[in-house]
Amino acid sequence: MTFRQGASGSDLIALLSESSGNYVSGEYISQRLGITRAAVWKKIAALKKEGYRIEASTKKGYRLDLSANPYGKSAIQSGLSTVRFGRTLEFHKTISSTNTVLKQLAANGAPEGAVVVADSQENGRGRLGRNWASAPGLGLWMSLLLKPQLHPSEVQTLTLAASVAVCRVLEPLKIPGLGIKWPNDIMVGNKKVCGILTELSAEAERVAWVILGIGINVNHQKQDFPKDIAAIATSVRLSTQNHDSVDRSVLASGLINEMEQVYDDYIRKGSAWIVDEWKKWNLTLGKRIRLLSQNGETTAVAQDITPDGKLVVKRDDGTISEILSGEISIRSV
Ligand code: BTX
Repeated sequence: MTFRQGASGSDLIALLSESSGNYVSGEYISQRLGITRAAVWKKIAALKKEGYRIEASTKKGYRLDLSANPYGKSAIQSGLSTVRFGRTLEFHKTISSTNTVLKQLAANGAPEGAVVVADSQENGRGRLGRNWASAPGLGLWMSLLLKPQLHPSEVQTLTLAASVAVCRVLEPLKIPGLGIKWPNDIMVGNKKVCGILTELSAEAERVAWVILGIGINVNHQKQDFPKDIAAIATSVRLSTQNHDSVDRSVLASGLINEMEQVYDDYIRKGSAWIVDEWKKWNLTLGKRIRLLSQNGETTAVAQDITPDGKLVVKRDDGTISEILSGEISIRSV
């Protein structure tokens, strides 16, 4: 592996990991990373603060305990294969909401691809002012900043792109019943494992920025969910066949990698492509659904998704209409 100028903590983790738990001398590290021995020592101290277990020996150098992989910035960045996404990354132990904090960073000129991750959120937000349960030690709570050249009406397809990226990163875990309920709920059967909150700032014709807030329930056991959502929520761990716990750093970097890939393809190939990709994971089309709006409730059949991401429904009275997320909530019949 070659390292860029101005080596980061994640570069040092990658280098120590290469030696499979054996000692690496300070001199070797300073040569490989192009930094002084004193700078190596400082970075080691910072990594220890993040929770890495690193043994230091004056004769032999430094040795990383590979069995302890703390959840944090360096662990996430060491798994990135991206060019832009996640290269600017803030990790917080506790935060109000990753979307809220990234919004402030966006206002201060953060670059496209900037990411905020938190171990827990005190005010995790869902759509329409709803609450998102975000306890510590269990989930992946993350927000990503995009600056696409899009009309505000096209942003819905970006939410579809994010849900495709989530399904792709979970696909290798072979979760039976994994799919997407239009527009943005990642489900396992009829239980929600992930939600996506899209927020944007726009002028009349152009988007200034979009924030995709992604919340994945990762290592929750049944009793970890608040009572009011226990019956409708599930986690990755509860949904896999072996119920093993999942490394959240690996999942986070995998998701950031997947997001860059899907986003770049989306920009190149257009929104119709992402709608086709979305349909491969669809749990909504062809089903009877209930539509809940401020005016009450109706039943309909979900027929299709338009190229700009709207849901086409045929109501029981025969009328066909296109709906945007946010206008309406849908429930299975
Ligand atoms: P939503 O409005 O579709 O879903 C919110 C509803 O889902 C709640 O009313 C509740 O019934 C249920 N719910 C709450 N918490 C959970 C949970 N942990 N698992 C399953 N169901 C739950 C979905 O909104 C969008 C959620 C986005 C969350 C991310 S986390 C990172 C980012 N920061 C932030 O504040 N929000 C996003």
